[in-house]
Amino acid sequence: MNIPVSLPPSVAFLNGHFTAEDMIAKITHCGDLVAVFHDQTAWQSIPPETPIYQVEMLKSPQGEGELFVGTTHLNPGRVGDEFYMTRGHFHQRREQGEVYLGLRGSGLLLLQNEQGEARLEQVSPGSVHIIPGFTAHRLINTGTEVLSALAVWPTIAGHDYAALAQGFALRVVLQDGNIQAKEVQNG
Ligand code: PAN
Ligand code: ZN
Repeated sequence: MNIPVSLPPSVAFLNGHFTAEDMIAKITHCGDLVAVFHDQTAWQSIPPETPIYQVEMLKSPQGEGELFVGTTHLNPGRVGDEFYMTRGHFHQRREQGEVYLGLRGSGLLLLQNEQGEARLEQVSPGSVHIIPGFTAHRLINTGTEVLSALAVWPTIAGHDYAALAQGFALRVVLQDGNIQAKEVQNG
């Protein structure tokens, strides 16, 4: 008897790109990130069509117990003194966690709980990040190459961006040639 063996999608460890028949890709441009960076004048001086990050996702079944798999590719760069970053979010279903795996580049994962307490994890090729439930998350590219990280999260999680409209409690900037995390009052 011949048991058929199928070829699953694969991810290239060097650049985080998927090899799959079916994929979904979404680019977020600078102009989409309204009120995300603290220096509004610097943000306005960047052409709105400048790509900041791209998320590529495998097609997967959706529903209770199902998982999404996607890679975020975050370009290097700054808006004023603040490093490029993803918008960041809580999950709509707050209790749902997520796993990130660093693949390329170097940066930070900003995590913040519902009490507003923020912390940072170093992202590098091979770093594994367990994002607990009830924790907002944002990637920040502090390096000079694209930061790519693979993520796995429940399809039922959903994204809540509005809860962080005031911003996170930490901003990561280049100050006097150093990467600095600054605590801020209102994001
Ligand atoms: C990731 C993020 C991705 C883009 O797939 O959605 O990095 O960040 P924003 O969604 O904050 O724009 C994830 O955390 N999914 O749950
Ligand atoms: Zn998430």
